Amino acid sequence: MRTPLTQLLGIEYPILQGGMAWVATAELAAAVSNAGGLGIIGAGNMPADLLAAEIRKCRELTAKPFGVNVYYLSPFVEEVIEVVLHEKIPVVTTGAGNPGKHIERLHANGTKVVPVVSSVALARRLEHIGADALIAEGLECGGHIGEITTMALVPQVVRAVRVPVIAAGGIADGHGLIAALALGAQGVQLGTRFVLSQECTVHPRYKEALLKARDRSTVVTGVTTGHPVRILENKLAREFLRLERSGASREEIERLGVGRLRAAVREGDVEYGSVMSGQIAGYIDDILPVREIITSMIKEAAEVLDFLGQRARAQTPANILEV
Ligand code: TUI
Repeated sequence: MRTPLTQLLGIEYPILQGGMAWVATAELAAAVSNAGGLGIIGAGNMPADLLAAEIRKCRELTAKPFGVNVYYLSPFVEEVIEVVLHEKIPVVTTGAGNPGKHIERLHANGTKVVPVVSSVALARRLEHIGADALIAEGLECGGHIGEITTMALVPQVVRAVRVPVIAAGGIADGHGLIAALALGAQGVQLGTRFVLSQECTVHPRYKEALLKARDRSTVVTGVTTGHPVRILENKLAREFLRLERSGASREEIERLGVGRLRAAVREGDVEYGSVMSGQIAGYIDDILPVREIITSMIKEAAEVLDFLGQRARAQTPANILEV
């Protein structure tokens, strides 16, 4: 499965793990890298010392390359970048902002920069300033999202840029991988699927809540504040939506969210916590070892390709004329 993307990132399979704040710990990132994908530590709102400790732990757990996700709304962005540079992290993914002011130094350090984008305009801008690849995140994703579906966003970004595109949002197995490749992506990023892995360290109640989720179990809060976030519907989500409908101030709405992701992930508060989840949670009904998620995804992708190939051959014009 060697492609320009796997070569760029130094990985075996074109599968990245989302850089989920609080969720994407050293344990999860190491497991994904050990299984041939690209594991990513989510720096989230971590200060430098915590991130450095997480990187050290990850290096103890894997000899393979792994990345760090830089969350651009973090108050610690500058010190996070210094840690990434000092630790010579090979790949940085970025979210919720523009990594432009850091690209030159990251490149000089040998770090590949792979920003997340949720629109064609942003994709063009970030390619122009030197992004090495782009992650096109559809609105099916959990957490902070854009306004376009994966199905519509990926082909538009692929046509707009020359760098490799990684599809994210709504992908959890080999069918999703093939669909993404069919749209012109060179790889996929999975979040929710890896939350439902044995190695993911979120509270067991967080995983249980995701397992119970159905197709319509997530809602999008924060549309009125300009920060749409997809979470599982629970008491917190309903309170968010009620406040937004009541015309509450942006400050009041945002205050409700403070500390809520940590409460869900660490304390297992699945009622008043922010249980971020992609729409694909309804499709996932097991907690598997990361290695099994990746190997069965690759096996399934090969089977899907075989099946599609056979069907295509069975429908050649000659064949159709025979019946
Ligand atoms: O960042 C994400 N997803 C996230 S971050 C997160 S942490 C959080 N916690 C509480 C409330 C809100 C968030 C949870 N999920 N995805 C990547 C992403 N980045 N999606 C969209 C963007 C984005 C938005 C604007 C990237 C760049 C951008 O640029 C602005 C500009 O024009 O400079």
